[in-house]
Amino acid sequence: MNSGRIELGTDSMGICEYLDNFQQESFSSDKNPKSRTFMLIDMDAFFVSCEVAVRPELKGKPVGVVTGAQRHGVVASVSYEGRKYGIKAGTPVYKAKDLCPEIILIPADIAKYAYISESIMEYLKEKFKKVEVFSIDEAFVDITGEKDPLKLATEVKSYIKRTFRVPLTIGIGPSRVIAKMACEISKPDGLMQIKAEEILQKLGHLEVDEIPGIGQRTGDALRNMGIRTIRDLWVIDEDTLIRRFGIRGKWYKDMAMGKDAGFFTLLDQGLPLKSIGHSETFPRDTMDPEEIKTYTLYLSEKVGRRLRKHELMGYGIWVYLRYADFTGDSISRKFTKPFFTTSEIYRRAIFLIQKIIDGKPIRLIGVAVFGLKPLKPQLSLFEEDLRDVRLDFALDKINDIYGDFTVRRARLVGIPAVHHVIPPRGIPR
Ligand code: TTP
Ligand code: MG
Repeated sequence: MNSGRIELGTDSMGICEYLDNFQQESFSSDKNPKSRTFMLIDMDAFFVSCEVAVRPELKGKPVGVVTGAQRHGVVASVSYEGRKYGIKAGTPVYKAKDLCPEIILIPADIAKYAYISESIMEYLKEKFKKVEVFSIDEAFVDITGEKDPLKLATEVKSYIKRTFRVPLTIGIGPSRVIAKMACEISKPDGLMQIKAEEILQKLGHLEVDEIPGIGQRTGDALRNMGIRTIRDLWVIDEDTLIRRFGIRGKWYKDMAMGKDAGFFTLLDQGLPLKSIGHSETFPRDTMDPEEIKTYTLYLSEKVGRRLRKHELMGYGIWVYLRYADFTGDSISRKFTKPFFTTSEIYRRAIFLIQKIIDGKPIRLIGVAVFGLKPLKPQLSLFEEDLRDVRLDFALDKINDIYGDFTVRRARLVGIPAVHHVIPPRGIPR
């Protein structure tokens, strides 16, 4: 999508190449997909709405929630009244004030938004069997077989509004992609179902890069071929797209026609990888907390780098400790928010290690990430996370060229270069 969000490699070849065979196989048996129904639930101006929920006097006013340091702050979320002035997610504070001098700016209170988000997601998970949390304020629900999706969605919408006092929009469609587009075009406070037979009529006029998963770059490439709208994608011969874009070309057409492809299809089928992990024996047994932290960071970097290389993120962390006396202990935990940066892996791993460590000298630590999903191209990110993301991708790039750990975090200076790191069985490096 072309909405000024942070895109993380939507069009990157990595995962596509890696999954080509896998995809081809799944699509060849997909001639007659059984009809499915998905609902996308997305909060309107989420961060702002959380503030309005506790300060009703802000309702109907131009309001922005700001992340980042004062001088370099950006507006992460802006009320629909503020959007009329041209303020969007990512607009710097100084510019937002220029565009709308009366805008009310509130510093972000992430803990509050995370709490409200989790409460809403908990409600959805209790009510439905198949819920897929897509970002802090979005979730897909598979409601295939539901007789009256609009009635159900109306109930969900009014429950969330009443209970959490946050406005939302629900899109319903035969695929996640169409549900998401139905949601986007009916925001704010909307509800829309697009049936398979209505796609062309309701969405045909939209630009190709309005399709989630098609970034601006691919949009430009398609436009260069004379394919500007979703209707054009319906008309164009599939082989022409495949010749130009490989299997991704087929995905673009499938998505336009109401089938989930690429990242979205993967979520249904599960991933070939179950986990990515590393373990390493220390040069000497240790009880030193600083040394343990350093090695955990080192392992987190190894795991994170491979996650990012395969364009994956994970929901769970598994940690293993082997003591000098060869006894061992392990612990794992799943989290509601996915992660893929070295620092997020490290933070979680240390948190778990602290829960099991029992003071005996440690010989080996293992860290693995499980609950893998394709890295979401449009994951909403906090400003704090974004710095980590940028750092990781920059370091990865340099280390891809010059070798692992050529550039490293300060804590890792002095750690010998990678040796004897054995990837778990069956996992590609
Ligand atoms: P969105 O759902 O993209 O935006 P929104 O809820 O503010 O507005 P809309 O009505 O269009 O859905 O993102 C959810 C929250 O995530 C948003 O309130 C703020 C945060 N966010 C960021 O921190 N950085 C970003 O780049 C984006 C897009 C969102
Ligand atoms: Mg939202």
